[in-house]
Amino acid sequence: MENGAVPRVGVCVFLVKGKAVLLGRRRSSIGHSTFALPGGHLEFGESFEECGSRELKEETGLDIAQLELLTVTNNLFLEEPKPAHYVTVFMRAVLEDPQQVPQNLEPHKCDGWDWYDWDNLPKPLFWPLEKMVQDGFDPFPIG
Ligand code: 8DG
Ligand code: MG
Ligand code: MG
Repeated sequence: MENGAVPRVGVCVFLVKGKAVLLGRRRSSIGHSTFALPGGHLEFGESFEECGSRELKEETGLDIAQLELLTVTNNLFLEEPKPAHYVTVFMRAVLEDPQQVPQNLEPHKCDGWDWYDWDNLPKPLFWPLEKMVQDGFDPFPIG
């Protein structure tokens, strides 16, 4: 597609706690009202790990440990008023302090964060995430 637009890189984090993950309902135009992982845009010069922990901190106030790369997906949002293309990097992390509670630090972008059991996820999920679930993707460590 030659409209001058370029793909961007998104970095998202499966923050896992037992068999639950942290999700928030989006207020951003892409995926409005759907449940998505915390995450955002890779900035110039950043590593995936730096981006994942920075976005988590900015959006939820949480501090994480053991950030690791899980997978990458290619996501086309061509039906949007402003078409977008994201290469989305999915990381996994755990809380540094399991007692720490998420805060909704960007209320213009998210309705609030909560833990959801992987076997009982809220609907609708942001479609890149929904697709992973339907493909049988499992973000949890083995064992
Ligand atoms: P920023 O200004 O903080 O960098 O950006 P943001 O407002 O936090 O960006 P975002 O939309 O939350 O994330 C960037 C893109 O990553 C998003 O538009 C599309 C892609 N993305 C997925 N799946 C997910 C997901 O589950 N959560 C988030 N946050 N982004 C996702 O493909
Ligand atoms: Mg962000
Ligand atoms: Mg975000």
